[in-house]
Amino acid sequence: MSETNPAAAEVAAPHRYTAVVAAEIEARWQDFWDVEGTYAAPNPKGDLAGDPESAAKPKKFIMDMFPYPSGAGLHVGHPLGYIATDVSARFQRMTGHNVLHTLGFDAFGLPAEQHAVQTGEHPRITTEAAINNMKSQLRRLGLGHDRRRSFATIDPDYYKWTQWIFLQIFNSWYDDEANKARPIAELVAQFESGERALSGGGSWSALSAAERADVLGEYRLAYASDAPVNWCPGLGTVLANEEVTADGRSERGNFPVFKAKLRQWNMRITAYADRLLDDLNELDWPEAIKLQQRNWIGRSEGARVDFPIDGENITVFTTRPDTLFGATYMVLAPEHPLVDKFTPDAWPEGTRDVWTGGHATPADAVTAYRAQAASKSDVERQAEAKDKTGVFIGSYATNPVNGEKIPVFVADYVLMGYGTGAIMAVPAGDQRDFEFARAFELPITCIVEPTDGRGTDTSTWEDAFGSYDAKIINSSGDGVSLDGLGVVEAKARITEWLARSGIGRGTVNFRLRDWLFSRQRYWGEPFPIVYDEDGVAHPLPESMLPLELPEVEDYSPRTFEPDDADTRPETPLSRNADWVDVTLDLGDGRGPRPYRRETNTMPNWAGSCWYELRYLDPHNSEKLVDPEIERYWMGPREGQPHGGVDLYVGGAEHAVLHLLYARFWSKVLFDLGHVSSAEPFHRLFNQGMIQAFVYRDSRGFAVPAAEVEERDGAFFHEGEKVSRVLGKMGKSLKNAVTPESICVEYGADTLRLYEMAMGPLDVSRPWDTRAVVGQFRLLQRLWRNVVDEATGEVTVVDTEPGEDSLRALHKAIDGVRQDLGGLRFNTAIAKVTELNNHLTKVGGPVSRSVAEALVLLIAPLAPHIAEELWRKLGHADSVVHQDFPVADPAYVVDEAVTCVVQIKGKVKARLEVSPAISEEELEKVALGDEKVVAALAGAPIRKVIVRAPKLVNIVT
Ligand code: ANZ
Repeated sequence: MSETNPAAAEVAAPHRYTAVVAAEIEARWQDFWDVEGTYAAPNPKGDLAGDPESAAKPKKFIMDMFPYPSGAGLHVGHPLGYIATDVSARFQRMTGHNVLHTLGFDAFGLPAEQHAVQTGEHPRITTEAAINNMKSQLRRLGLGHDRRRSFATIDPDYYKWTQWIFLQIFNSWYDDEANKARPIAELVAQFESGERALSGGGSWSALSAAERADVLGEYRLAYASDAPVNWCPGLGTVLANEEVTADGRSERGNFPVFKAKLRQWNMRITAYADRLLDDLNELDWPEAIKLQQRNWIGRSEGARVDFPIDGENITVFTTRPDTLFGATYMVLAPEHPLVDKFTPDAWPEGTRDVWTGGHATPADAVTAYRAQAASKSDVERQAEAKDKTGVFIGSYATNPVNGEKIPVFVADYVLMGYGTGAIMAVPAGDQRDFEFARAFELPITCIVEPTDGRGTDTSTWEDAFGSYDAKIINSSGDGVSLDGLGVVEAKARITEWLARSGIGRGTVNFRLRDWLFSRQRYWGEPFPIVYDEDGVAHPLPESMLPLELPEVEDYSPRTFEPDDADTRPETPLSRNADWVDVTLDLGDGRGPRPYRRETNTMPNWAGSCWYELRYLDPHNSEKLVDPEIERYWMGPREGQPHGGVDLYVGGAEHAVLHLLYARFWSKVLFDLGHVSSAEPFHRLFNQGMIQAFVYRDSRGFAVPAAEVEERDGAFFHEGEKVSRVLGKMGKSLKNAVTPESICVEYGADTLRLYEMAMGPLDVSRPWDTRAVVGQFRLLQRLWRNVVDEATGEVTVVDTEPGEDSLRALHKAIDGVRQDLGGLRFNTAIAKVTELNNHLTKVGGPVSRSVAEALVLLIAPLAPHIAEELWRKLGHADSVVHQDFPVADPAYVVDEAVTCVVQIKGKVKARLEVSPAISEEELEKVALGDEKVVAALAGAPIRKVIVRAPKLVNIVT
């Protein structure tokens, strides 16, 4: 008889735990929780305030990266993280914490908009349908969310505050001296009083409104600028650097991306580069993610050095000023503004043929080369394997350390967006420069003594030589000599000399760019910005928020031939004259005036930059968040100097986009005094992926995984042999398993247990539907240890458990407690299983105290069955807020074992120690033992070999 066949089971054991029983129990308790508000976390004040006792408990704010509500719904891979945070939240509730755990929806985004473009259906309709579908899928899993706190980023009540934060950022500037953001009004006051001079001279009062706006635009943390941006004609929109793939295409849609100069909104995230780096140190994040952020911010220390040319200077950024004597040519990015100025009419004498690209004049050569470079992405331009290209611009600059005339080139391997867009080229030390010098027959001057035996004759070299351990040579000039120094000292000496001579200065350069913040899209937050007749941008007053999206007929941005770089964006909002052209009184004393609205929308990252704050105080219509409530849930505390969410679980793919943007917004809000937490997420945990087998037929097409049969280790679909590889789970690969199907077959508690038992949370694991039944059997045995399958009566007895059972119980309590606290859910389940099996093996009725503890142990993992058994055991209240069992140490330690201590191989002492003793502890105990101390008699110890718990060997 199959345990999972409910009809058969009912006959023999009408009260067995079956899928039908599970379904009934689960639905009933889910309703109970909703009605009782079991997961409502009280705030210290406001509309969500609860009993003061709960709010006085220590808090835990446990959060998932909220989902994008996809129309496709969830497969079993999606809820892995949601189940994990739910188990953790339940455990924290049972260990005396007030736990905030909820889930919202990140609901602006391209898929709904693309659907709208194709069908004409408003994206809100499809998005809300997807949200509702997802909510019911998630409810079925028994997730303990405080539903009062849920929202979607498309709710006008929510995006009102996204727009409000945009205005805060727009209305502030970064004060480098105070090292924080300040209100822009304080900068205006400095200009007005003359405390701060205008960079172009003159007085503030003499400037026109448009001129003032331009000056302030140089400071605002959100500003519009005509900058080269990533324009993607195929999508009809511009993209952030983070959205462009390594081969220069759009991450979404895989279209070519071009550099184009467009007026766009930007966020001055670069002002925070140092703080974004420094504050990483105190965050409890995976090192790999921290490293990705550090690399993305890319701090390099170096120097700016001026190379004189025709009475002016070309300034370069170098991380290796110590190599100045080896600089034998210079390169400007093709877009560098000085290129035209130093491109003469004719090639100077001595120009080599290879330098001209075959062109009659330098101008022709430069023009042709620029056109070629413009069609490439930054990444393509920097690709290491690629042949170096470039042309001589027809002028020479002077190397300031030795007075040598060196030719100036344009070449696409130098990027305008990094450093100064100009480099000194040191072919002996830099591989790109080396390849270029070989291709263009330029001198390669050896400036360090190679340590790999290749010698100083660079004509024999096959590549550049770089080593921080080598000694500098051939580097003496009039004012300074670096010869004989190591790289580090040489850098310091030359930087100091450059500064003293007024030729250069030490600087720090960042790879991080400002964040391109506008998109040519419909389905995003409108900017709360209008332009007056002079084109000056004005913020809408707070009273006009939210600025809601207008109804439109056509949701599509205009898209173009993907390869047509000369096209320009046309936004969906711009086609709606009655929304765009408005007469408003902005309350600035100028009265009603005509304005034109900004017709870009915010990128879909905006809504996720601050959503943790909305969870705290979700209905506040007066403030972003009440300060006292924010401080309670997010504020700094011991071990969390910048505050933040206590646990944030999500995929590792968000290392630099969402996680960097959200940190930046937190810091601005912190600087402006709106929040007490300077970091959004104190602890970050990346869950692994649930993978699934993909079966492909001989043509390589995926076949439905559910229809594949296994015979003798081979796989067949409709009689045809198919191949099997591990891949992603999803509809397109025909291997998606829905949570509903598992819930129907076994119940949500089994699904939860299976997902948590599959392996360590941060490791990817293959889904195996056939293995799910193992967890179902665990729950059946648990049930059977408490309930008589024939009568449905509770079988526990009030007698004390035996010594054996007490030991098994307290060891389990001790281990499960530690494992749940450490997010080691798989090992926690193993320990519960062990205890349950022990009770089954002992046989007979289980003692009430053991049964109750067992139910509490499994409650965070399998909450429905735990509630049911808890009720059957005679408790009227929910299991959710019970105290988690605490182990009695007397039963946790095993009886002692004997450890032998040897000195030079001879037994000198025997110690009684715990079998669980650590090697360090055992070494300490052994060395402190009286007999051992006496036997050593002060002889110096050479080595201690510890084999815990049985042997310590001391070598003197
Ligand atoms: C001379 C030199 C000698 C350099 C040497 C390197 C090694 P990171 O570490 O990434 O900051 N560089 C500067 N601006 C550039 C630009 N706009 N496009 C392409 N390359 C640029 O790299 C800084 C180094 O990259 C700089 O130091 C410069 O080359 C180059 F043995 O200057 B170096």
